[in-house]
Order: sequence, then structure tokens, then C-alpha cells
Amino acid sequence: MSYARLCFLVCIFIALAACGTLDKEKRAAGRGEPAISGSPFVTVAGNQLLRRGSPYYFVGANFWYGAYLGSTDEGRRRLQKELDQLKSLGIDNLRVLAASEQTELSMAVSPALHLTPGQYNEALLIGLDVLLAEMAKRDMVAVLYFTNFWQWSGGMSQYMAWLTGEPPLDPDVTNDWSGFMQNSAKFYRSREAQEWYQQLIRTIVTRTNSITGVPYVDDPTIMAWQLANEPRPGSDEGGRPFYPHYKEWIQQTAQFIKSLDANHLVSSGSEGSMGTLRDLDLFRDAHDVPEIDYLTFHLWPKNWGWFDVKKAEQTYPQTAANSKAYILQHLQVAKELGKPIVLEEFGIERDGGDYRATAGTGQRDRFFRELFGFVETQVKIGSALVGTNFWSWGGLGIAQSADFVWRPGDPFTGDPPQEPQGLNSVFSRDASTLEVAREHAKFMKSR
Ligand code: IFL
Repeated sequence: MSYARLCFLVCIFIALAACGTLDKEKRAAGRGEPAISGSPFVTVAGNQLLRRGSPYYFVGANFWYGAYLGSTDEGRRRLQKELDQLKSLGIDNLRVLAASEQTELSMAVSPALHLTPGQYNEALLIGLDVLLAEMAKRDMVAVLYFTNFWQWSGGMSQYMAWLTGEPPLDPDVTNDWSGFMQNSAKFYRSREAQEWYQQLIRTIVTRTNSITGVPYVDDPTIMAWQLANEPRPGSDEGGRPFYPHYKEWIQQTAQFIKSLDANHLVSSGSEGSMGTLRDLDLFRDAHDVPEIDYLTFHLWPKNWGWFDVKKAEQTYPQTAANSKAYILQHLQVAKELGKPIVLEEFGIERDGGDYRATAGTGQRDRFFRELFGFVETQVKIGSALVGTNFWSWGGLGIAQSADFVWRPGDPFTGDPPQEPQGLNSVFSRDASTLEVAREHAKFMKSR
């Protein structure tokens, strides 16, 4: 055989082998089996997430202030300790606030990353770099959200304040939550606000990490970009006429992110039906766009009036039943849309509604155990549920005042500034709660 002919046959052989491998990977993903090799990025295959070619199931936490810790020397020391602890427990998927807006809102965090349209706080951007670099060392992944529907980080209401030149509507002063939500939702239909928001997105997505030198778009430490924390179409009473703008915003923002970054997943940050005018069909419709890779939903028994900490024993059974029903409804939507789904927020107070870090966590442990057990059942039967992030990691943070109110300069806990410090925080010392999470992580990693 001539040398040229031999080379030709070898090339054909290699090409056929490669096709066979790809084919096998596709088939394995379709059957929910581990593929042979795979992308370092978290990717989607049908109702599943894949990481490095294997199905990816996770236990995660909300760590909204991660980039804040990365922005100071003291914070970095705390960050390293906390990431070590989380990693040792198997909690390795962190949902993080990527951008806050500077605001006069009374219960908002400061400093902020987005100072005025187009101007950013470099220290907090570096904080995000540090967070990602430290997470990469520990093989953890992050979900990063770009703004907030709520007031505690400035959020959409601050974009509206920039637009009008008026102070933002402050729901913690007026107590007019419906008015606040209707005003924040104008963000979706303001061309100028969308330009500022997209400029911010472009700045973050196209950034190169100053610590690792890795462009964000090439960094597998990022699992997903997320449009916002809990974006709603408006208030339950008044939001319906504006729903089309909301859906359009979801699709256009996701398209925009994809135009900058083909490697990472995109999700909305929605609470599910409770955040979509209490309408499951609208939740489904809003996420029935190809640019949204996976669904998200949140579960808040106390906020939704199911759980009353003062009548814990009486209200717990209904809380558990409602929670499971809510989960199942959302898994059904995910199945219908053929996408994975993440329960990326849930929480419950400490015993007796006591905010002190020394207060018991019996009721929280019970709730987490019950939810995680339910998640495991759903994972075993191959539903679309791929992971959870509890709300919220409080780590080594601690309330500084007897009134449990956060004030600028105080250490961060898992509870944002609008809520009592200690309300939903899972602290580093909460051994029994963390043991429940660790056990669940073991199961999820075995899938
Ligand atoms: O702290 C809240 C946060 O704004 C959120 N969802 C509910 C949390 C607890 O009330 O995103």
C-alpha cells in the first residue's frame, strides 16, 4: 500500500471513530447516562445538566455577598475559610449577586458596584474576580445575577430613579409594596434602562479576571448568568397588562448574553408561579424561549403565609405538603418545556423565630431534611430537578446590634439588609443543619 493511501485510510478511521464517540455522547445524554468525555462548562442535555460529560446534580447555597468578601483583605480571609468549609461539606454551587446599584434606598447594601449608569466600582469587580479565583481553586461553580427586583441592592427601582432623576420609591418607608413592584417593573419597558443594564452585562461578561487572567467567557467556574434576583412582571394586582414586556425582556436579555458568550448557561432567577402573578401558565410561557437554558424557582413558606413560626407545630404539616405540591407543579413545567430546573432559594427561620445565632435550628433541620429527601426521590425517578441552593449562607457573619438591623460596615450574613440579620442565615457553626446538607450532597454526588 502506498504511503498516501495509508494516510488516507488512517484519516478515515480517525474521523469515523470521532463520529462514533460524539454519537455515543449524544445517546448517553439522551438516556441520562454519563457521556464519555465532556465540556468543562456546565451544559444542558434535555432535562439534565452535564459537567465534564457526566450528569451534574448539586447542593448549593445562596452566597449573595461573595464578591463583597472578595473586595477587602479581611473579607478575603473570611472568604477562604468559608469556601473551605462549604467545599468540605459538598456544597459547591453558589448563587451570587454580581451587581448592586448605588441608591438612597434605606435598606440597601452599600457600597454598590453600579455607581451611576456606565460607572462601576472597581473594588467590587475585583471582589468578583477574587471570588471566582478562589472558587476555581476548589472546583466550585457560580451562578451570577445582574440585578434585583427587590430593594436590598438598589435593583430595578434604582434604574428607574436614574431615569426619572427622582429618589427611588422606598417600600421600607412607604410600605406600598404594590406601588414599588409596579414601578420596578417599568424597568423592562424602558429603553434607556435596558441600555444601561446591557452595558453593565457587557462589562461583566466580557471582563478578564484580574487574578487568574482568564476571560469570564472562558471560565468554567461560572455555571450560569442570571438575569436578576426574583424578577416579577409587576405586582400581583397590577402586573398582568405588562406581562408581555416581561417576557420580551427575558428573551432579549438572554439573547444579548448569548451574543456575548456562547459558553455559559442563562437562567432568569424567577421564583416560579408565585413570582409570575401566581400563574403557572405565565411562568411556563415566560420561560418557553430557547435562550433560557434551565428553569429556576423559589420556595418561601413563611412569606407566602403557609408557615407561622409562632404556631410552628400546627402549620408545619401544611407547609411540607404545600412545598411538595409547589415543587411538583414546577417539575411538571420543566418536563413540558424539556429543560432542567433548579430550586435555587428556600429557607425557614430558626426555632421560635429567634434571630440569635445561638438559637435552635430544629425546625430548619426538619424542613431541610424533608425537602432534601423529596428532592432525592425526584432525582431517583429521573425528574427534571437537578439541584438546590438553600437561602442563605451566613458563614462567619454575625449580627452586630441588638435590633438585628444591618448597617454599613457590619459583617455580611446570609440575610440581606432589608431583613433581620439571622432570619434565614445558616451560619458556619450550625452543625446539625450543615450535616443535613452534607448527607444530601453525598447523595447528589453519587448520581
Ligand atoms: O431575603 C429575601 C430575598 O430577597 C429573596 N427571596 C426571599 C428572601 C427571604 O425573604 O431573594
